[in-house]
Amino acid sequence: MKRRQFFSVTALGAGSVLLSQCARTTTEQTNSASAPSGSNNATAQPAALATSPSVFTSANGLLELDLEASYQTINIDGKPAKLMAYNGQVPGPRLEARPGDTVRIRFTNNLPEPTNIHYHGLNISHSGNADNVFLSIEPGETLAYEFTLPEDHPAGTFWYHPHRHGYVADQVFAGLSGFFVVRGDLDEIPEVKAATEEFIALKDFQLDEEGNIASPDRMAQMMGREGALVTASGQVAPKVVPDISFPENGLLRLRLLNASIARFYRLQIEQHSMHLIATDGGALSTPVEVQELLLVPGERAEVLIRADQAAGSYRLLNLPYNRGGMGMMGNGAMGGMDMKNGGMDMGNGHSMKNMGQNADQNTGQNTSQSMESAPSESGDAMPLATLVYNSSVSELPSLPAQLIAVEALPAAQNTRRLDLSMQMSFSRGMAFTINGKTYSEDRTDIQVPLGTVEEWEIANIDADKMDHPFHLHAAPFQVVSRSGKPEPYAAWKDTVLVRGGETLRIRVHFKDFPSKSVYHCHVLDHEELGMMGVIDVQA
Ligand SMILES: [Cu+2]
Repeated sequence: MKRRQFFSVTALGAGSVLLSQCARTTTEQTNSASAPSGSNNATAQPAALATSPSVFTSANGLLELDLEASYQTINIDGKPAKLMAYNGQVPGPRLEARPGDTVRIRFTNNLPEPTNIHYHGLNISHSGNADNVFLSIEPGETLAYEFTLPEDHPAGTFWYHPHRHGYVADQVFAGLSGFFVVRGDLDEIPEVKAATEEFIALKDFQLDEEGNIASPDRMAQMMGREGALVTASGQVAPKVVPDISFPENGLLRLRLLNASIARFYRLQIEQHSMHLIATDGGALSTPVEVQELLLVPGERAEVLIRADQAAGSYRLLNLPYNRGGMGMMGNGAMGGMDMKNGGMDMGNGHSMKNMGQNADQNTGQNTSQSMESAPSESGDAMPLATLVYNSSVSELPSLPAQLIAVEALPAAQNTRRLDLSMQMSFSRGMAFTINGKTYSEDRTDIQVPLGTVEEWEIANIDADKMDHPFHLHAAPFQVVSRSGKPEPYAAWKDTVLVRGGETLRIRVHFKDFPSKSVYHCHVLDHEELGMMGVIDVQA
């Protein structure tokens, strides 16, 4: 694969267009390799996954666009797949706005089922035609979303995806998601501004023989579905490992998003530290050097990477991770069961062979055959991209000493406890619960007066020790401690992993938007199976 001097994720097919990095001031749509195939051209090849999705950028305080969800035939791994796409693209267009901007999205649902849009992590209203997960947009309907980002909205990496209960997991699994970037003070810090920016959306797919998204079976849903096809910004790993070339100044800024419904990504770059500069809700106070970064579904992270080694190629790796669960059926990730020989009937034509071994990914064989439902730590590291520098930089780029102060939250006025658990009972069967209850739209689980600061103890009491990433819509929060151990640095979060057996304390200031919203497990199959509650922040 030809290396480029300036960074680019090299595209799969011909005809792709590299994205302009400086298109800040105009609303524009950049065509890419994944423009929808022309319906009037019977011989047209299906589009590929989008390596550089369209970008819509706000101008004069307004971000305005038409967005459409529909089925599209999109090539993955050389085979046509029927995916769900925004504006014909998977991943969907990238939206960019600034604090104080008004956002107008005329959204049309051309899917055969209801949907809606959740603006994950944005600090905006949760009622009306804003970030309202209780809206249901029926097939053929158009809804005019409109909201305004507060003037003090943090700069950061956010995203949008469907959140119509009953359809969330399937629609995100089928491809619906896109970046939503808020640009602001973080982007103006000189060292951050000097870095070359790259977006990596991590997303897995599972296809059946006909190229449809594989129907889930109960066992896969219980674990949270992981697709055998792992993609990083539209490239199928590890078959296509795109080069990301360092810029001449040797400083790269990666914006990372886990857009998978259940798969965790444990990221590492060979021989390089990552300098974490932002989490879900925006900047840290100072960069934090990390050797590994675990990104759970829904989470984002921004890291700076310096070209501080000898010129060469260094892989961005996804290391194996065990999400727990299935303890009642074996040992940990089903150790002790003979899965290689298809020892378990998945009820849907899938066997669980190769489970957790990544064998099919490494050989490129039979990727549509196995349903990886329970990853184990025995698998190999999977390369997602290669970071390349052709010559050593003359002077190492400096890292910012300070970023944006993370304000300390006032003392909590109220505390409450949330128990996360998967329960089996004869009356209900398998249920994913919060405080013993499965989700009901008609029940308000938590009422909070606007302006209150609360501390929540979120306990993963799952007997099966399954990991549950917790996501709160109502307001950004800070993690105080994990199982009694104080968090080493302050960070704004909206999604956080609660490991099996762990108890997290988070602090939240419900200060801006009185409205109803939800909190839930971001293993979206668990959310669908009931692990969600309703919170009402009352004026
Ligand atoms: Cu969960």
